[in-house]
Amino acid sequence: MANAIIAMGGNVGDVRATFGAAISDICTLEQARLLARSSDYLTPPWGDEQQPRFINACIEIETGLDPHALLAVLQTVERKFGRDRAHERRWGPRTLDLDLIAYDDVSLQTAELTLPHPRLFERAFVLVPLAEIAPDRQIGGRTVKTALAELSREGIERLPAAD
Ligand code: A4P
Ligand code: MG
Repeated sequence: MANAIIAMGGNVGDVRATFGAAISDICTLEQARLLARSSDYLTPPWGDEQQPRFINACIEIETGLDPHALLAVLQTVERKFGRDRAHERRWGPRTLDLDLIAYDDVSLQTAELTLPHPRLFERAFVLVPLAEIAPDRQIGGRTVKTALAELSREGIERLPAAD
């Protein structure tokens, strides 16, 4: 079994409900078990600032799937919850984005998948929730909390637990 970190994001629809349903799909449909789930955070839009705020969270799972198979599952779940890549702009609004942040200590670069996630260290909206569940995890030679210390958390708000 491998240990994987998945970042979740969205700013269209009832994102917190989507997160809950997506997590249960990832863990029940596939060979995966939920080890940890961060709180949900309200975050300022990154990359393309002309859009509503996002909600972001991170989960840690244990999985028997290899990295490419896991990415395929994440993309299937994105599609199920209304993600439509053909009509989106890069970094624009979306119902559900599932990024594979890390998979054990695997480092790889293929056309479909780069591990660890290439933009991880620029993104407080990933590192803030990740630091809640795995502050000491080493990714790409740095700990999550060290990487986060170099970024601004401005505008990021932790949301109280949903019902
Ligand atoms: N891909 C390669 N490596 C990976 C990986 N480790 N995990 C490929 C997931 N996918 C990976 O992804 C494009 C391609 O990246 C996929 O086909 C996959 O094969 P995408 O999700 O279709 O494209 P994208 O999401 O528009 O681009 P990108 O660069 O992944 O953007 P993000 O990171 O998803 O950005 N602001 C806030 N506050 N919170 C957010 O969640 N999200 C975005 C979207 C912009 N601004 C945001 C947020
Ligand atoms: Mg993505």
